[in-house]
Amino acid sequence: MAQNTPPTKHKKLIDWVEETAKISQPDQIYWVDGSPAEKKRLEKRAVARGFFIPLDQEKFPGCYYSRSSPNDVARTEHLTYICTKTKDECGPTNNWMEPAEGHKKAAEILKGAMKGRTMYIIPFSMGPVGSPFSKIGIEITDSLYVVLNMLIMARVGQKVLDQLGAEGEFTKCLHSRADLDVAHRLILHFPEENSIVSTGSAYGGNALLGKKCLALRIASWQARKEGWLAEHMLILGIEDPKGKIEYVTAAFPSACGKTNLAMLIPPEGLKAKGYKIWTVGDDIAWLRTGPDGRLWACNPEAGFFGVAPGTNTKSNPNAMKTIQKNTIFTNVLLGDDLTVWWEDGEGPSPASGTNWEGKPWNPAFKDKDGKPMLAAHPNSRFTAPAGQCPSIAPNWEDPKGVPISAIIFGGRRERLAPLVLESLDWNHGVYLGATVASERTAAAEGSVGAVRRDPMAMLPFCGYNMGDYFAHWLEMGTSVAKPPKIFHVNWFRKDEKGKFLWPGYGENLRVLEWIVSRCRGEGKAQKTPIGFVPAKDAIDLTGLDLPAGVMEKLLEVRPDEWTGELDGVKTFFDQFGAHLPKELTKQLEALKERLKTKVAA
Ligand code: GTP
Ligand code: SPV
Ligand code: MN
Repeated sequence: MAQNTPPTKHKKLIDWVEETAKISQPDQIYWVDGSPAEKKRLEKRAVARGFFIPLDQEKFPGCYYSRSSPNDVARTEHLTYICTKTKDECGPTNNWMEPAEGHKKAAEILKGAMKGRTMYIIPFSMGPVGSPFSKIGIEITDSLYVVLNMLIMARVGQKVLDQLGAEGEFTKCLHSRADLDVAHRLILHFPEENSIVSTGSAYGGNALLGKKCLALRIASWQARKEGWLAEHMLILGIEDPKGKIEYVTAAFPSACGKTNLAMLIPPEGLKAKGYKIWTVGDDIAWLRTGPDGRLWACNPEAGFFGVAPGTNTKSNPNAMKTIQKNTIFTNVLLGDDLTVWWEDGEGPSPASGTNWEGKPWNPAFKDKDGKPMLAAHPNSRFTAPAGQCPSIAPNWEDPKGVPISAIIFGGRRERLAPLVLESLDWNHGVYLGATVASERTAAAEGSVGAVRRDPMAMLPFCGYNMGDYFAHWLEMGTSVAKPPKIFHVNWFRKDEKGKFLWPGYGENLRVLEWIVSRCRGEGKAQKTPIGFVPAKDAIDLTGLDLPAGVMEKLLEVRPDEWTGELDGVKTFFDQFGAHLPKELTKQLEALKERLKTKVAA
């Protein structure tokens, strides 16, 4: 079989590649070297094959358009499994499969799956190459789309093989798009074997195996064993006028505002204060204890895989600047003028184009329900190098990471959760994280949406029993000498008419300002049964025309409503049985008591 010479002496790796080739039978094997010349060559190949369309290269140098199979546009959580020896290790919130069964099922799908195709070997590093905190993975894939995305999202190529040496540890990441049939779609994680097998999909979170599969599911497993945290979090720095930078991380469920917050631009009203926001990461954070006893965070990724719809110069100017070059656009609208567009995108749409499904499109077209025909899929994405972001922190690739002052949890809640809340202490903060809930966005306006518990925004990404994960979080509070403060935010509270009460986006800096001031022991707060909320006037609203009473509504804590939540939390906790740390039950009981006193008072 044609193969460029394996540029490695790693016997286990070479054997694994050979073994995989025997089963999946590709036409040839190609080891990705990660050079700029290779990238150009592979892009040309993708264009020749027809699945990459170059955009207008004058306006968008190095940018390409791509369209997925219409049934392959998002993560498929119901086909995602944790394959541990016991079901107990996997826990009640993950799908479980026996490792032997997982391997058997995968082998059936992989048999001959790469016939007629090239098998690419992608050596990649999550985190800067050579950092003691980085993890190396090798992705075998038959998808050139995956290769081209991985080149942006991770550090890739010969430098990684050199770092790996002849004996180094790596995560086996085996991917085949197979026939892209959902019937052949499986995303299997074998944490005990440090391996991943993914078939039947080419979508980001299912197929770019460094991202959610390695950097969260496998890494969370390793992090528990090694005493650190792998989290679904953005990382940002807030520089004050004196030049002092405080860093925070924030965990929100998918499509709840991480990329937007990570690239925030100070709002007009706060400009005079001279804040500057630095982006370190927008989706994943690895957190470790530093020699100074603080928690330090690294972004293991090298690019952004961001939600396109809603991104425009008003909502996220830094993202718009980031995606002007060297970017892959997937499932957005392709204008006939070779530009891209999406719902709530930049300016007016192109006069005509081809939509994400490959159908002719113009702004007047209606779908079968009489609604405007969708230009872009709601989960259409851009893949762009992080280094291109105007707000990227100069130290974003520092192997030490950045010291964290605050951890912020959040979700979408039309009611109940106040704009911001500070936990009473670390353990109460873990309780806040463990009980994060987010409403489904399709809920009718103004009505209460169905709540899904999404602890620490990790429900789909925790690679082991979530009860043990809570215990690990609690344990981190004792092992970190100077733990960050923990907060909860909610940008999505609505009024009776279903309108967002808080303007969000850049204005969220006002909330960050209060959070940071609390970390310095300065900001004013008021104690409520559920935690500290900002005292009246503690959040600077200069230049923001909030109607009278709105701030009160945003910060309102109603003990009766919170009491109504308790049963749901208990049911959620009960499923973990003996794996639920007693401390969380204690937190729930203590909250119940605090609320009782308040309701009675
Ligand atoms: P993943 O990449 O899926 O993990 O998502 P994410 O958490 O990075 O979410 P993203 O920043 O892409 O935002 C998703 C959606 O939330 C977009 O439609 C945004 O317009 C919307 N959004 C983000 N921030 C805010 C905010 O402060 N207020 C409101 N109302 N909407 C917001
Ligand atoms: C998410 O779904 O949280 C994402 C996109 O960030 S994916 O890479 O598909 O997981
Ligand atoms: Mn995400």
